[in-house]
Amino acid sequence: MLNDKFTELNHKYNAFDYYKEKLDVNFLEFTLEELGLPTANELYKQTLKIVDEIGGIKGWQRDNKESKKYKGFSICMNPNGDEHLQGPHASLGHPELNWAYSRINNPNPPWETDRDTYYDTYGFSTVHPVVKKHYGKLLDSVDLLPTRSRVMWAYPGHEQSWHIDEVLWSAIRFNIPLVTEPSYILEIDGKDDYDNSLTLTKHLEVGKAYMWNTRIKHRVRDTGGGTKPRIHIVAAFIPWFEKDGIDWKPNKYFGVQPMDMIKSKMIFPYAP
Ligand SMILES: O=C(O)CCC(=O)C(=O)O
Ligand SMILES: [Fe+2]
Repeated sequence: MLNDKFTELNHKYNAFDYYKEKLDVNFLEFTLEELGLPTANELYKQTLKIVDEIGGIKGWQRDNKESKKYKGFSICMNPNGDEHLQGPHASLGHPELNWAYSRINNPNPPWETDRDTYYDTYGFSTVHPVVKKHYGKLLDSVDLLPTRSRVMWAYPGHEQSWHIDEVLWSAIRFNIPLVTEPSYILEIDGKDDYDNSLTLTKHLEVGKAYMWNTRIKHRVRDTGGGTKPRIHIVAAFIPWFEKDGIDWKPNKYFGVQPMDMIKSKMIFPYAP
């Protein structure tokens, strides 16, 4: 049953009515400096401290199996979720997950209702305390609530499956490379539900931050020759809602187009 927090808020505030389906840009690239974010070097050092304190990274989980080529830790957790969802690997798949693709296409979801399960995106809006301690500066430099966010290690030979992520008025995703090699690439190819289309093959560089229309199919992979893991922050932020005690309400950006929130830099308080 679709009773996750975003679905509830979307209905209650008719959020979709404010969303402009046609995008004039589907891919954005900035230097970290332009957005007022910490340097990649600072972020990398903080990342290593987090890994040390949480006891290491873990593979992406599904069907009680763990990936050996795609690992990491979770920035966010759900204090009202099960044991996995309360831990430092909460948003890297789930042992009971039985489906690689979106919840909406899953013919046999492992959970009867979505609220506070792995499928509840806004359930992931609490930052893990160890992450908060070291990523404070990064999190303060975006004026939005993070959710379902992680730091991912892709190993040589990794090939992510083609996929799409949340609708943009539910979550906007930032991709921040910390360590990479030229053989690791991002591929985007196709159209979203509203006919916005993009075809792109690109190596993502350290020192930059990227955002794209993640409703268009995309994947990352090693084209061959990778010698060390690629480490990227993959952080999602909630564009239009914020917490209000135990409930939620529209935030001050409600109705501003998610791509415009980024392009104008209005959500980056330290942007020069
Ligand atoms: O860079 C990664 O590891 C994940 C890329 C991706 O699928 C995303 O940012 O949505
Ligand atoms: Fe993605």
